[in-house]
Amino acid sequence: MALLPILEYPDPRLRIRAELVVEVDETISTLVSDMLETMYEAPGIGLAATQVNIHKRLLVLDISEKRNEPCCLINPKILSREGQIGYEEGCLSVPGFSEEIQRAERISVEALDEKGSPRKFEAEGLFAVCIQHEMDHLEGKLFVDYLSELKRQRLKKKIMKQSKQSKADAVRETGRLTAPVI
Ligand code: QAP
Ligand code: CO
Repeated sequence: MALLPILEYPDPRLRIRAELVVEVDETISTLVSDMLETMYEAPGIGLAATQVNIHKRLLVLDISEKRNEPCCLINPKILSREGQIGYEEGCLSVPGFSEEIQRAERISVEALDEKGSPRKFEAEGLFAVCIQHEMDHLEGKLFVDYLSELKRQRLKKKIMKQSKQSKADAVRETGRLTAPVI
């Protein structure tokens, strides 16, 4: 078990399109448990492999209140979409920011589970929204891409200000710009 570092917007690696998983082997099982651990610790309700710099078509989520219903989708595919729903979305790769985004309300999904067995199911509401959000990551797409130009520019400015500030704080605390390599 290991916690994986999460890439943050505007990291260009979040734009890489993920490749199909060819075999659900031990490497994938380890990745799935590490991603679940990382998501629970964050805490978040969904995490795509892209966010931990692994460019494979795989995501994990848990929208249950008790945080005890982990779900893993490998090579997910949306077969059909119905309706529309607006949901206040956030993202572990865009910490501290949320905005209402419109997506399909109900979807039909095909994917492999963590054992490599094919599954077909219907999802609606938050479950459907979360799957669509995480599947976007696999295409190199972020929820902020749906915002108006004005809102995205404001967000970028805010994030640049934050990262300048945290770098300045780090220098003040350690006298160095980056952590020492041991
Ligand atoms: C995607 O996002 C999602 O800003 C999963 O400071 C979110 O788990 C899909 C998080 C909402 C549908 C609706 C965000 C944690 C977690 C933050 C997350 C933060 C701490 C986001
Ligand atoms: Co996200």
